Amino acid sequence: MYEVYFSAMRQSIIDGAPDTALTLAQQSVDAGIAPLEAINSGFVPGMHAVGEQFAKGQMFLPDMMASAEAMRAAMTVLDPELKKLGTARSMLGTVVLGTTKGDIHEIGKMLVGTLLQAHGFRVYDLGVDVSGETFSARARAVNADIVGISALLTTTMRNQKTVIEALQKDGLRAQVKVMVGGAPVTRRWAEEIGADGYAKDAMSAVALAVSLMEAKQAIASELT
Ligand code: HCB
Repeated sequence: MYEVYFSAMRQSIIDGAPDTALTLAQQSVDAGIAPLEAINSGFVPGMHAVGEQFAKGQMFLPDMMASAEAMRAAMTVLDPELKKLGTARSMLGTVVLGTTKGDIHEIGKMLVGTLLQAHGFRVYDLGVDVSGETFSARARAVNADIVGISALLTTTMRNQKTVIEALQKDGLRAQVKVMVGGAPVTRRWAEEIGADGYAKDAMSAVALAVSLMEAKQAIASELT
C-alpha cells in the first residue's frame, strides 16, 4: 500500500539527499505509516543498497557519507515518534550501548537504542569508537543489566571480545549480560566470544534484551 513511499525513501538514501529523506519521513508520519515500518521498509533497504554498491566499487566513501547524512535526517523525524511509543512504560532494565573501538558506524546502534528506549529500557549510548575499559566503567557506574556492543567491520568485530574481557577483568561479567550485533556479526561469532546473545536487527535486539532480563531475574530469584 505504501510502496511508492518506501521506494522514494530508499532512493533518497541512495541519492544521499537529506532534505528529501526528511520530507519523506515527515510525510510518512502524517500519512499514519508506523515509524518502524518506514525505517525497515524504506530507509534501511537504501542503506543496504548503498553498502552493496560500495562493495562493487560503484559508490565511494563521500557517497556513503552523504547516504548516512540522509539516514540521520530521516531519523530526526522518526526517532521522537518511536520514543513516544515507550513513554508510559515501566523500566525493564538498564542498557549500556556503544560501537566498538576503531569503528565509527553509528546508525544501527542508534536504532537499537531508540527501540530499546521505546520498549521501556533505560539506555546509555556511549557513542562510537568505545574501548572495553570505557564500556566496563560505564556499566559499573550505572549498574547496567545489559551491555550492547555494535561492530560493522570485520576488523573491529574482535573488539567485542575485548569488551567482554574488560567486564570479566572488572568482576562485572556475572551480573552484566552481553548482546552483540552489526552487519558482519553472527550467532556463531557471539557464541565463540562468550556473549549472551546476538541480534540481527533492532527489533530482535529488543526481544533479546527482554529475554536476557528474564534470565537475570530467574537467577536472582533462585539465589533468594
Ligand atoms: Co562503512 N562499511 N565504512 N561507512 N558502511 C560498511 C559497513 C561495509 C559493509 C560496506 C561494504 O564494503 N559493503 C564495509 C565493511 C566491510 C567489512 O569490514 N566487512 C564498510 C567499510 C569498509 C567502511 C570504511 C572502512 C570505508 C573506508 O574508509 N575505506 C569506513 C570505516 C570507518 C570506521 O569505522 N573506522 C566506513 C565508513 C562509513 C561511513 C562513515 C561513510 C558511514 C557510517 C556513518 C555513520 O554511521 N555515521 C558508513 C556506512 C553508512 C556504511 C553502510 C553503507 C551502512 C551501515 C548502516 O548504517 N546500516 C555499510 C553497508 C552495510 O552495512 N550493508 C558500510 C544500516 C543499519 C540500520 O544496519 O547493520 O548497522 P546495521 O545495524 C542493525 C543490525 O546490525 C543490528 O540492529 C541494527 C538495526 O536494525 N545491530 C545490533 C547493530 N548493532 C547492534 C548491537 C546489538 O547489541 C544488537 C544488534
